[in-house]
Amino acid sequence: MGIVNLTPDSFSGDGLAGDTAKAIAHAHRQIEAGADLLDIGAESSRPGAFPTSIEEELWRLIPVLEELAGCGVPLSVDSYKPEVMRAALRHGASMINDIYALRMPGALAAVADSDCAVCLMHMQGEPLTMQKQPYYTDVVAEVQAFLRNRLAMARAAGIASERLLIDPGFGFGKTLNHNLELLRHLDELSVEGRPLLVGISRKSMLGTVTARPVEDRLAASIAAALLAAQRGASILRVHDVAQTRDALAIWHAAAPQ
Ligand code: 8Y4
Repeated sequence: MGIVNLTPDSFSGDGLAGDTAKAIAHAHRQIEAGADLLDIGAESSRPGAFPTSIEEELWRLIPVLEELAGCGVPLSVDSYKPEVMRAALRHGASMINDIYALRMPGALAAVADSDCAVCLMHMQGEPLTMQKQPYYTDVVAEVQAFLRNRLAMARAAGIASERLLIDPGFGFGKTLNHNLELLRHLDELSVEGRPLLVGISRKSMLGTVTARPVEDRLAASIAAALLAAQRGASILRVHDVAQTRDALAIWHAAAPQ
């Protein structure tokens, strides 16, 4: 899953605010690099970020979705707002990537009224404050229990099991140790056989371990992606698609016959 960031943040070096043409070009580069799907996000979910209005999010998102129609890969839209989900699905998105795991009022219904896939991600707190004081007694058990509960809520709302993916939400209300514990135990995290999506690319946990700024985290990102794949991740949400694919190709080529 190749990241296409439509937010004005420059922190990850891929801010594409309001520049539809640049975003489209970036999306096409991600596809050429081998992305099997794109994750398009118009609201920043970085720690400390303030929410974006529905109008702003739609203004950034819809032109990009329209231009990418027929681009050859499915489009996931990163949003937790039911109004944005419905608009995105009308404009060709086939997956919703929700950092709130359909907890916003109306989000379950917005997804249930379509046939899209949906990723339910774990987050403790909300982006503005989530990194202030993350707390767990057993992070793996608590994240798994949360995901189990959200899968049940989604199914109760009429969303078929086959449409659901789960994600431990690296960096979302977690300390370095919580993140490492989740990565260590990723293979115990699956719930009811639903595929696991993992996003670690360039995140601060990698910066903390390697003492590298965000622009120098490629090697760490690839190592973490490979580990996650070996521990059962089905979808990797990454900035550097070609490099991540190369690492996976070597793993697969050298796998026991
Ligand atoms: C550098 C670059 C530093 C990016 C931090 C970041 C996930 C996600 C995000 C994730 C799912 C991010 C939208 C945070 N992370 N969706 N979204 N899983 N499903 N930070 O882990 O990339 S945004």
